[in-house]
Amino acid sequence: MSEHTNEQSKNQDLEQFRKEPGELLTTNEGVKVNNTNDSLKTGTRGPSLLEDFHLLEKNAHFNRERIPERVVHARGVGAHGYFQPYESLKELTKAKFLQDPSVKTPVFVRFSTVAGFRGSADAVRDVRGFAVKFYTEDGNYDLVGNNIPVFFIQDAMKFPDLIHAVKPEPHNEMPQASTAHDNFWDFVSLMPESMHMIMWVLSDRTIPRSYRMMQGFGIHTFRFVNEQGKARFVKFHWKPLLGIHSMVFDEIQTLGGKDPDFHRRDLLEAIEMGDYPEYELGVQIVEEEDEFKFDFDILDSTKIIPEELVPIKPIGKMVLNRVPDNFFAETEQVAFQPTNVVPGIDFSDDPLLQGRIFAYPDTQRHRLGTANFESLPINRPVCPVHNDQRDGFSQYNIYTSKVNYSPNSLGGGCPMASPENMGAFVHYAEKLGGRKVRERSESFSDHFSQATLFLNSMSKAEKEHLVKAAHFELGKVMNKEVKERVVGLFNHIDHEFATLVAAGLGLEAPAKELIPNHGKSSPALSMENQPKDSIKTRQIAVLAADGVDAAQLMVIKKALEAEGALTRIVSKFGGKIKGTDGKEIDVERTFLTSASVMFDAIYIPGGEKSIATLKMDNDVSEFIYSAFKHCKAIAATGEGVDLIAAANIKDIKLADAEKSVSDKGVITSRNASDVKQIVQDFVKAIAQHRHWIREEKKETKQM
Ligand code: HDD
Repeated sequence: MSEHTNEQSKNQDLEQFRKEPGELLTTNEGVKVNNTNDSLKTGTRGPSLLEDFHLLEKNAHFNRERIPERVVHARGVGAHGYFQPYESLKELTKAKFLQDPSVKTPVFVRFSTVAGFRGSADAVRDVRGFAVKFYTEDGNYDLVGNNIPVFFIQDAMKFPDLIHAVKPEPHNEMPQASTAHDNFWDFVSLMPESMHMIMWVLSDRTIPRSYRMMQGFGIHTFRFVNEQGKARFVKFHWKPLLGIHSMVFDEIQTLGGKDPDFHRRDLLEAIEMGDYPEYELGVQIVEEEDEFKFDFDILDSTKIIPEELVPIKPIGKMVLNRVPDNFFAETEQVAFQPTNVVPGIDFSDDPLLQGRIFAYPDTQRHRLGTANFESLPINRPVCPVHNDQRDGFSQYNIYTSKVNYSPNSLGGGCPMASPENMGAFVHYAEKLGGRKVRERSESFSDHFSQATLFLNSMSKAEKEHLVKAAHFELGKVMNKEVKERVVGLFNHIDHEFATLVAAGLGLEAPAKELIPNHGKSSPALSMENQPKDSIKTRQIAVLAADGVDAAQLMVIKKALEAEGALTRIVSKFGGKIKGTDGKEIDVERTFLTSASVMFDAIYIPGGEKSIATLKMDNDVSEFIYSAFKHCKAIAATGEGVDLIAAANIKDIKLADAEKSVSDKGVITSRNASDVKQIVQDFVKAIAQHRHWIREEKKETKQM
């Protein structure tokens, strides 16, 4: 298929199922309806009649509209797009969608949280799902990953227990969408294999700024197999071109209330505005002969292969460029399965992956209520499907052949199995051996070294956030023994870390250091070491009222928008305000309908009257103060500088009469003529994402 057909293929396929509203209302049987407001009655005040098939059908259908939500990852958002390889990967794999750099393979991606129910908030501390369905010409390939490169457990046998422990407690169904409770930490305290994942969970990785600014990982080791049958081990990585950015915990606690749909809205609005999220797909390749060269087992899903050991080779780019037409039909019904592999990509013996191969199709059949869920539009492959699987609930296909078995002569032997050289999937002929045992491999037994590696790789600010997250999570645990056991496990990671966590919980510090910290780190693991060179799609709040200095506002607004950022005029009331040039300016948000947690930075233009009005509004100083507390970039020009001073923000230098100042990400200039000068500083400060220096306190001991 050429580039054009590939990218179009899924959209064209979906075209046939798109239901436009239509003019005349009918029943599902196509019978036109003359009145959908009143049930059929005996006289206007008499009883309703059983023969009112329109009333019956409409209510009966409504009563069956909800299907079981996903047992995990219930809360999510999806988008269509395409994947395009940078070059042919035929040396490594024969997977068709990785052969031709001119071919764009349609994809559907769903991002999700894990713990919360379908209606829970986006902005929570949680792992994020990153599931990609490639509609390739050789069948659907699903890379069902997370934004964290490891997992809590090593063997799928423990998954039901893990999720039972994560989910709200069975006696009172609390807390919603949170691991800060006794059951979860009791389970963790008895599962040392979860320690590496726990460090990632307590890190800023689980409070992402946006689905567009978080990494994705396939986690497991898989296999690439090329045309010659040569296999290599492979791990998959998604890297967002906008960089990797997180929020601060205090921010998401507010955001969960102010805008529970924040991440969903952020993704869909960006795509609708044409700011298509882009992710680079990278692979780490390990030759089969190198399988045992590491001091960890590459089949162990609680371990990463540090990039410094095996570099990531970028192999292509995914662009998300279309929002779903219908949330339920597409995002709710999409069925991802690690089971879905295509020729050229195969499984490894990772016991977590092996269990997932069963779990996903099983869960889809249950929650979508049919074995025919792959016929649903969003799940249909774009390539031909031929087999003898028939009937079952909601069978959409009308098979014309009377032959539904193999072998057969009456159907010309079709559909027949095809040889590998005609594109059939042949499982990699891995050489196996060993007795049947229900045991864990000795090579899976190091549960702490990579947890220590991750902790050592964190920046100062990231480490402090991690300790604070432990204080919050375990601070909500009532059972003292559970907390003590967790601190005991932390002591295997790093004695100082365990001591700091214990201090915040009012527990005895661990008596002594058990294992000296190995001191190794992997710089690639810290978000501070990721590129911070773009303000594209960042949302900047412009605080203004009548009398705002229109010249200053327009200079900054234009400059930010030239860099791809979005500005939003925020004022006390909706409608319009008037600038000093007498022109009207549309108000886009008010202090009531928004909060600084919904923005990446703040700009306060001058204008005596505007500032005088804003100064009288407590919401304004709260707006500015929380942006400062969340370490966001703030700029103010002219009289706007007085508003910062009024927001009782301490220990930063502000502009004086002559000179503009840029201090800890706060850029101010009273002198209207050098507004242009501060633009560069402001853009740089926003690109920095956050200014953690503001969190530095003199007195408390830090990591
Ligand atoms: Fe899972 C859904 C990711 C381990 C069983 N999982 C689900 C989704 C993602 C992941 C992203 C949501 C897919 C969507 O958007 O519809 N799961 C992972 C990752 C894992 C992992 C990265 C570890 C490497 N999962 C895992 C195990 C099992 C499952 C070990 C079972 C043995 N996961 C499921 C499931 C779900 C699911 C119960 C629930 C809804 C669904 O499948 O479609 O089958």
